[in-house]
Amino acid sequence: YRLWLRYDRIENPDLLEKYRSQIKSINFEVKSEMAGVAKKEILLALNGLLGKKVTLDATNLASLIIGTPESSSVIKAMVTANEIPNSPEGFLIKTFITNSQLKIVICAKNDKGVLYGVYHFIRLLQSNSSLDKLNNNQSPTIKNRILNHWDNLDGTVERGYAGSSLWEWHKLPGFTPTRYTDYARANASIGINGTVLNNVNTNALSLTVPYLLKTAALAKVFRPYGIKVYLSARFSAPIELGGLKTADPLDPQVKQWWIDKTKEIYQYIPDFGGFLVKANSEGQPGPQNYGRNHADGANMLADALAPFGGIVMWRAFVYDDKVPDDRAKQAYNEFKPLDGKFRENVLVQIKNGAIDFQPREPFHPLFGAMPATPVMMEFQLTQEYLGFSTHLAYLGTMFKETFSSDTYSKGKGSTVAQVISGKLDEHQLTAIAGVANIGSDVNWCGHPFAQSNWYAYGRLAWNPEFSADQIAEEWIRLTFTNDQLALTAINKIMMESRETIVNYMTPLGLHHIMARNHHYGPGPWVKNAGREDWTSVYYHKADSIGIGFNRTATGSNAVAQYFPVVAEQFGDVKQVPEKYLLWFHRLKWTDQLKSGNTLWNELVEHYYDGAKAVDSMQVTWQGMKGKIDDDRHEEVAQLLKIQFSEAKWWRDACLLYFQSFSKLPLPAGYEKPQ
Ligand code: GCW
Repeated sequence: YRLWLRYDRIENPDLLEKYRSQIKSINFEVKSEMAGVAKKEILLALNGLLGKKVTLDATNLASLIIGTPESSSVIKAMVTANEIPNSPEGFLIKTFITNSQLKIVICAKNDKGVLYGVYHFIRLLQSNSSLDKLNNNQSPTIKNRILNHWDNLDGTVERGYAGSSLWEWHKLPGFTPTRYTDYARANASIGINGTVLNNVNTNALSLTVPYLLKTAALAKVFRPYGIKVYLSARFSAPIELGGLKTADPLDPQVKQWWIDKTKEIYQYIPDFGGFLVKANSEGQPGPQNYGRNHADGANMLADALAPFGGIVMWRAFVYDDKVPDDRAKQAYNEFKPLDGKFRENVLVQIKNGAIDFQPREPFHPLFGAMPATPVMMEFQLTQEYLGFSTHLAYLGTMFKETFSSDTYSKGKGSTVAQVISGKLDEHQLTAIAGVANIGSDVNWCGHPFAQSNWYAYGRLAWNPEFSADQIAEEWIRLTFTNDQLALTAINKIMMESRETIVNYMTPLGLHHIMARNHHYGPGPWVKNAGREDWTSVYYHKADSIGIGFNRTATGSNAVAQYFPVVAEQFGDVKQVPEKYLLWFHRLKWTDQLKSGNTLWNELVEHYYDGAKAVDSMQVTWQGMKGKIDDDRHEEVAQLLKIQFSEAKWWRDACLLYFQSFSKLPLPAGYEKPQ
């Protein structure tokens, strides 16, 4: 339940002694609610980690001094103004030695930065870092770091595998359990500063007054932790709630309805963040129903929000059965021509890949393709296509893979991270979204390791340059142990986990071959889902000759949506990274790959390697017995056991199915299932 905010006493006795001698007293003058929660947190953490009460000292003799130059005359005297980051959320943590006495200052321009500085300092203690020479000056790279809850008003969570929704709508606004505060603490500790409370497949009810009151109650709990609330808005709400005949974004009555509704929302929630919208996708209503485009729809909402400083996050995840082309191309085709046509307070929210949160996808071609529009990333933390909360998948590596992909939109080095941070195209408005994996489960996320994805998302949203490896290590230290052997072993499990899943589910660029609708388990044979491109067969196209989706110029030509350097690489079977091979190319079963293997043999190896790797994970995890608490050890051990049998299920199901086309034997050494 405590996530990474575990404040048990430091185990290493020498270090404990040292910390105790370095942090004896604290000076933290509180002048706001936000500073109040920061103070509460640091006291809670110090009392727990040091195993004794630190004293409060309002003088400059205190060993830990926290605040802003305005709130604290001691800080004003000790720190020169230009040392403190200028950004509204940045902080400075610095060690001073005066008269051979060590003093640590945590300061910022305002209380938000102080709050983040406090959490960072706690992290340093939890991970047993030295305090001797701190000089840590940090600011977030991306401004709006948001969680998207796909939570329905009836308490269910779309693609949620961790119990039901955290939000107990029927008890709100009267009842706000401490769990909501703990949720806010967890988010603030990793820099998340916004949350969309309801599913993108939304119900207009969430915009009615009773629900606005409930939303306001949540906003009140989150506010001191620097977290804004946002709502998914149903595009047809003017019809459903307003009794209008249309939701046409150019209709004056419709515009007025949104203006009035927005005004009303701000009466209840003065710092409301804005709207997230899924329109004209998977049956959701949108501007195209009235012959208008995405910009018309987004701009109407943007105009209503602008007077209050709110933003629109308009999703680019669009596809529908009326468009006969390759589904991977639809978002680019619809959005690229609209570049520059959106209002200043609109962001286009793009999933990391062009199909749908697959275990591996090449980056979305829209990144870099809309330089005149702020675009934001949408990652999925909940493991819709990655074994729900049963399989161990650390996704830090996956997020990094997308971030570091080079779009070449402005030449070499135009990475997705550069696009998202606004640096490449000089945008001030920047944002990132993660589809939450959080629910009412005692451990919040279902699988104990799924917590690491919430954590990694927050840390990477703060700074996409952090490494997946470093974040994993940090998370293990905070969540499990500082024991070096355990750290190395668990880190290895985490760093290899996602590739392992790719191997036993969708190696070599295969995609969307999961079972139908629920997406759990293999289903490469799925047909008859209403239209061709909603079947698994559509995505892998296996037949007696070969396998793979031809997205080159001789196929759907989706490669042409990338900038020329990338298009050339992805489009050339000799140059394309093999991890994306069957995403872009169709090959014969007997074609030779880089390893010298035939495609068929290579596929077999990947599937077998994947299953075998889960077995090794189990062995490594067994070695962790006694190094971490028994409860969590046993829980993960049991889950790994299921994962191992399901990895074999994936392997055998996919290979047997594909073999019915290739008619080739398993290569030597693989004949007997392991
Ligand atoms: O991945 C798909 C999911 C849908 C989801 C949709 C979306 C919220 O299967 O459940 O709906 O994407 O992102 O809109």
